[in-house]
Formats: sequence, C-alpha cells, structure tokens
Amino acid sequence: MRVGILGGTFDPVHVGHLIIAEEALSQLALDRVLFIPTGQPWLKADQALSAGEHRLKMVELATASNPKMDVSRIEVDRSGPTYTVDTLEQLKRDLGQDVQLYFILGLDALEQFHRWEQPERIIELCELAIASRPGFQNSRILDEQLGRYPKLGSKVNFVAAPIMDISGSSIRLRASEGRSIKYRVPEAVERYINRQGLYRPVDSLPKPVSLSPVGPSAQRLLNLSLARGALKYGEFTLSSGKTGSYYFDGRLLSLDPEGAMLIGQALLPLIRQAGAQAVGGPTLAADPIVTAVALASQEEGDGIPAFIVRKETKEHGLGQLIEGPLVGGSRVAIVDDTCTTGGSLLHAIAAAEGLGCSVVKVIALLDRREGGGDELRRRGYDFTALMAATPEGKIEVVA
Ligand code: DND
Repeated sequence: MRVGILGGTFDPVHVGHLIIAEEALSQLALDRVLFIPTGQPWLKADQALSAGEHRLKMVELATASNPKMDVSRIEVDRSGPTYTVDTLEQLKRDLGQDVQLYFILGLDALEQFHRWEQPERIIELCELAIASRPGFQNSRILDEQLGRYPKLGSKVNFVAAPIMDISGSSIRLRASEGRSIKYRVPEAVERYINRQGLYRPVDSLPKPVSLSPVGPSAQRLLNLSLARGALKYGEFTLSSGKTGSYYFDGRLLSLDPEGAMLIGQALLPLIRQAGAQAVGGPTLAADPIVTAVALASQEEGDGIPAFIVRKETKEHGLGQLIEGPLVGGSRVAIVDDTCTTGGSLLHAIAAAEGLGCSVVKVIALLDRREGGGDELRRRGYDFTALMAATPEGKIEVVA
C-alpha cells in the first residue's frame, strides 16, 4: 500500500494543502493521503497556536468529502514536542512494515529539514513528495539538503502543483482584520472559524467587566471546606480503590449557602475574563456550581446563563445531551468540582463543542493533580483550579 502523509500545523488547513495532497494522490498513484495535524510543533514554539482539537476538526471538515483522504490524531494525542520521526515509526508499526510512506511537504518545509529530529532516520522510513511554493527555488533548497544528506537523492519525488501564495499565517491575518477568507479555505472550515471565533481580533472579543481578585474567595472556600467537613485529612480509601491522604466532597461545599455564594464570587471573574457567554458542567457535581455562577452574575447585572451536560444522551424527547438555555456557537466556560483525570470535564467540553460552542475556559474547584489538568492544557484548553493537592497530600489555594 502506498500512503501519503501530509503533516502540518494546519492553523488553519487551506486549499494549498488540499491541492498538494490531491496532486500527490494522482501523480504518485497513492492509495490514500493521511493528514496529520501536529501536536506541539516545536519549531513554532514562539507562535500562538489554536488548540489541537480545533486544528484537527478543521482538517476533518476539509477532507470529509474525499474518500481517499483521512485524518489522524496521533500527533495531537502524543505528549511532548512533535517529531515526525516518531510518527513515521508508529505508522510503520500500525500499518505494517510493507507500507510505502510518502511524506508530502512544501519547499519551505524542506528548507528546514536539517533542523528536524533525526533527518537520516526519516529518509530511511519514507520517501519525500515535494511540492513547490512561491519564493522558494527548487534547486537551491534541494541541493543544500542533498549536500547534507546524499541518501535523500533516491528518495525525492516532485509533485507539480499550481503555485499558490497562500499560507496559514496570511489567513489568520486576514481573519483578524475582518477580511474575507472565502475560497482560501473550504466553506465548512470558513464556517467553523467564524462560529468558533478563531483568529478574531482581540478587541472584538467580549470585554471583562469588573474583576475582583479570585485568591481571597478561593482561600475563604478552602477555610469553609475544612469548617463544613467538605475537606478532611486522614487516611481514606477512594472509589478507585486507591488510598489518599485527604477526602473532598464538593457537594458539602457547593450546596452550602455560604459555599455556593463563595463559588459564584470566585468563578465569575475568571469566567468573565475569558469572555464566556455561558457556563456549564457535567451533572451532578457541576449543577449547583453553574447555578451559583448564574446567580452571582445576575446580581451584578449581566446574567450569564447556565447549562448542564448529561452523562448520556436522553432517550426520550429531543435526545439531547445538554440541558438549559445554551445557544449553539457561544463562547462557554466548563466547570466541575474536582479534576482528577479530566474525564468528566472532557465529556462536557465535547458536548458543548458538539453544539458548535467554543470552550474558552475550564475551571475546577479542586485539582487533585492526577493528570487531568495537564491533559486539558495539553489539548489547548485554558484550565484553572482554585485549589490543588500538593505532592504531600495537602490542599492549597492556587488561583
Ligand atoms: P509546518 O508547520 O511547516 O506545516 O509542518 C510541516 C510538517 O513538518 C509537519 O508534519 C511537522 O510536524 C513537520 N516538522 C516540522 C518541524 C520539525 C519536525 C517536523 C521534526 O520532526 O523535528 P504547515 O501547516 O505550515 O504546512 C503543511 C505543509 O503544507 C507543509 O509541508 C507546507 O510546506 C505545505 N504548504 C504548502 N505547499 C504548497 N503550497 C502552499 C502551501 N502551504 C503549506 N500554499
């Protein structure tokens, strides 16, 4: 089997990418092309990047109508800097050693090839399919790389493609200036960018209203947790079977009148600062929390509606996963009482994103520091906890 790989940041994917993939498919008689959005493009570490899930979704939308184009999330799901060599090794393992891989890349990417991790190994693992880009002279760039890696000579295939001066950065710039990106990206991608508010100029985003400091409210919440028995130290067996040095029952805090008030006061500034238009979370733990935020916002005059995410889709009625007055396409904050592995938060995030919402903030009252917070941040979400567990098993205020 002959498989083309088109790796890229895809922020956003555009017609330049789709055309080189299509040309590689036909000119190199490939069976299919796999688009692989990068997780952490380490050579672009100084650039702000849209969340991996957004970039992945845009590529899915762009390629959905072509049965020979697929999308892989292996790089978005892999932690640490993204190295192509790791991806190629994994694809060889997954697809079988007999698969012939063609890594498709533009000349600008080839110019940087010597800076990549283990270029020699990459040359062993795949062939290169090189498409021309404006401003880059084929021969100079190739000669330079051949000088460094003579073995590249037998691995290079050129793909003739119309030269298009189009790039992710130019599309981001146009979108941020409110200029049209129509026809530069597929229609579904354009709609997604608009709906999610990607690349929008910062000053068009909702402004934070009054910002009260979060730390003192979080400290009062911690004190109240101890006073109400919501937080207890000792030796406990948790539902997972593991033992722990503390026990936290968020319900004893969020259903306590003072606790609910403090939760609203602590979360509201964070939610406003992120420009969220609604706040939701996974039932049951988040139910009183989102209500507390909605109430606090109403008291300050700019009611932020709440919504609840069911564990499973309702069998009757509209079969909906989300309850409440959430408007599809809104900017939302997702909250929960605790974050352990992040599963419930990710479920609620997926539900909101399924309605075209963009998740601009994720908050937990307590981060147990068992990987969930790191996973959320790795996926590009802006995660904040009010309190977190220390390595010694104590709880401290971190907001
Ligand atoms: P880019 O960030 O340049 O992708 O990344 C290209 C690939 O290189 C990804 O798979 C990276 O993981 C890999 N890489 C980069 C750096 C280091 C390492 C690996 C490492 O292993 O250490 P873009 O989203 O900017 O573009 C995607 C591809 O499409 C590129 O090959 C680019 O040249 C090409 N392209 C065009 N080709 C023709 N006409 C146009 C193009 N716009 C983009 N208008």
